[in-house]
Amino acid sequence: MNTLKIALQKSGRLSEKSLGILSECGIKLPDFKSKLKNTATNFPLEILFLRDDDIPKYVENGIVDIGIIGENEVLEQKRKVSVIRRLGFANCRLSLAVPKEAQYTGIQFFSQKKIATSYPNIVSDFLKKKQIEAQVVEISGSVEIAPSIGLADAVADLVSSGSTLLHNGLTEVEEILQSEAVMISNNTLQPEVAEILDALLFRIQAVLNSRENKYILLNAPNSAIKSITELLPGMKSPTILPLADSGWSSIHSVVKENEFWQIIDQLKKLGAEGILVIPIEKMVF
Ligand code: PRT
Ligand code: ZN
Repeated sequence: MNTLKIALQKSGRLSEKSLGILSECGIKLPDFKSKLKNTATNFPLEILFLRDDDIPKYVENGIVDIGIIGENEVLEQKRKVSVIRRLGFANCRLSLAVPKEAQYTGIQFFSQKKIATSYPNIVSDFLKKKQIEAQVVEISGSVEIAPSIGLADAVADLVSSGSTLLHNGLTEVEEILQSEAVMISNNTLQPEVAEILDALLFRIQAVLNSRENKYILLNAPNSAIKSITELLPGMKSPTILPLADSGWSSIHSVVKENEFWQIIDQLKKLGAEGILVIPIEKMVF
């Protein structure tokens, strides 16, 4: 029987959420968890656990069909793989940072400077585009200490909360790119395997949709239904049910999580009461 082979990070920032998304897709792994390889019990999926740096190479040469990896790593390695889905976790940015006492007046600062990074290709391409000549020094870990030990004048490193830079006396001055976990694929899947991948992507999309959206229920006077439904378009259009109290209705709809806080005040002003916002488990359009 055909199986789809996926590579996930063995242990690190991507591991838990990569397994989590498969689990939300209803894919079950055997109780016995091998550290290297596993086969799902209810979906034709084989999972290989690797160091994240190795995943693009394994996908490119077909040892696995797909992988979950930080987009930063895909862009750095420039291998023949395609990003087939952005997954919305492990969000971060690759930024240039300088010692906080440096007089930073603009990107020209980096001219003839030494920049330490684990992403030499991305950083060199960025500097070239900006027509800055600088020396890019590749180091594989603890990039942020490079300026304080005299190894470099500046760094280009991944940032999420910014606290690592702060602790090391560095200031973020230029964002090079934004990154998140992505699913990559090699471009030569057998049709039977591509079919399994389509089934997996369908499930993943339902999970991602449900994360972005919430189910909203509220009570409103009938006179406000029109204005409220304009604020809450829903998947097709909102469901409106009469309440036992005459003159009032219950309105059910779907709202984007990040839009909810923007419209809540307007809903209240229009007379909405008893507003409930409920997570959605899966969402298929
Ligand atoms: O062992 P293996 O090689 O598999 O793992 P790794 O150590 O190379 O990678 P890992 O697990 O640290 O990161 C995997 C991926 O997570 C990265 O390639 C990014 O796509 C993503 N990611 C998201 C991050 C961060 N956020 C992040 N903050 N990767 C690293 N960091 C580091 C950053 O390098 C810096 O040291 O966290 C520090 C900054 O964090 P803040 O919150 O202090 O700004
Ligand atoms: Zn790594």
